[in-house]
Amino acid sequence: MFIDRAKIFVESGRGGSGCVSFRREKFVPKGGPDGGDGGKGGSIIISADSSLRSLLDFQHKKHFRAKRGEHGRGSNCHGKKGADIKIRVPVGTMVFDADTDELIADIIEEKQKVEIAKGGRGGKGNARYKTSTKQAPRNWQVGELGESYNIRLELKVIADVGLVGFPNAGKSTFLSKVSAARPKIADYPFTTLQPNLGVINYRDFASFAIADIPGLIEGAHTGKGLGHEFLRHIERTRVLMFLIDANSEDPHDDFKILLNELGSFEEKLLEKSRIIVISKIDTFSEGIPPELLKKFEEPVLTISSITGDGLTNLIDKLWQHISE
Ligand SMILES: Nc1nc2c(ncn2[C@@H]2O[C@H](COP(=O)(O)OP(=O)(O)OP(=O)(O)O)[C@@H](O)[C@H]2O)c(=O)[nH]1
Ligand SMILES: [Mg+2]
Repeated sequence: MFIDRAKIFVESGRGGSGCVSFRREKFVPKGGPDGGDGGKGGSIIISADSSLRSLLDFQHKKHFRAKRGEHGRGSNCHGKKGADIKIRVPVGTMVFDADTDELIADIIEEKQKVEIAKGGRGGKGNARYKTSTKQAPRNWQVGELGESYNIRLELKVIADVGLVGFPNAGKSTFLSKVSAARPKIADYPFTTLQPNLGVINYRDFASFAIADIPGLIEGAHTGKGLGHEFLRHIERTRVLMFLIDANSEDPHDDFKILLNELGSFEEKLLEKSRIIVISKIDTFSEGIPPELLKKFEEPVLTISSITGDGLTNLIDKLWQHISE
């Protein structure tokens, strides 16, 4: 299961109503109107929190209702405003209206804030209706209703590099070798079920993030394997790194299949800057057979995450592509 999608219901508070009241004091005959305004209802605000990494919290809490504004009272007392509710989400969260599918907000910056349901306006009290010809108005306004929405949250990991490959190609091993990330690694397909993010510190002056996603297989776009939905995590990366197992029967064929799956998910993925990498070259004691690379029309790098062969060169190339 991917915990990077959540559905919630939000409702802002309605405004408090205005009050009808007249000043009544000793020695003040016919005191004027003094009905206060209702307070504004609380709003629902989504805000970015860079310490969050998932939408897991919304598995438990799905309803968010802000308080209504208080009603106005006599003696020109305005009603208190209903408190706003802040919903904290990770950076990279897209906020959709679940009923219309409209994108309401794209949370891409730290501390970004968006009001997704506005609290209702408070109604006017009768003190506001006093005019020169109307000294004792009895008019007042009800508070405005709040708004309610079904909201869909989608978290897309924002990384610089997206790792693409068949299951078992060595994506997670690579990530664990070059970053502090500790994804699960195992000798069977579909070890990775959720995207992992690793940060590479580049030559003491820069850093960039790599997203390791579950393996793709032929037919993923028709739902085979884990499907291809998780490709949305790499939609926003600057560079794609294709990782292909050197022990595969036909690495070039693998590459073509991967391109095809990516293209069926989103044509634009094919226009991204990319690097093709053959992994596990340590399994050839004589060095990698040249015919393995012959069919590729694009440059190919070779690495071993076990011996560390080719990794420095690869990181240099990744950095070049990112900063292009
Ligand atoms: N010999 C050798 N084995 C490797 C290398 N890289 C990864 N492996 C092995 O290949 C297997 C799969 O590695 P993972 O890193 O889990 O592969 P993955 O691409 O993340 O796989 P999924 O998460 O299932 O898509 C593990 O048994 C690794 O130890 C390498 O450079 N050389
Ligand atoms: Mg993996």
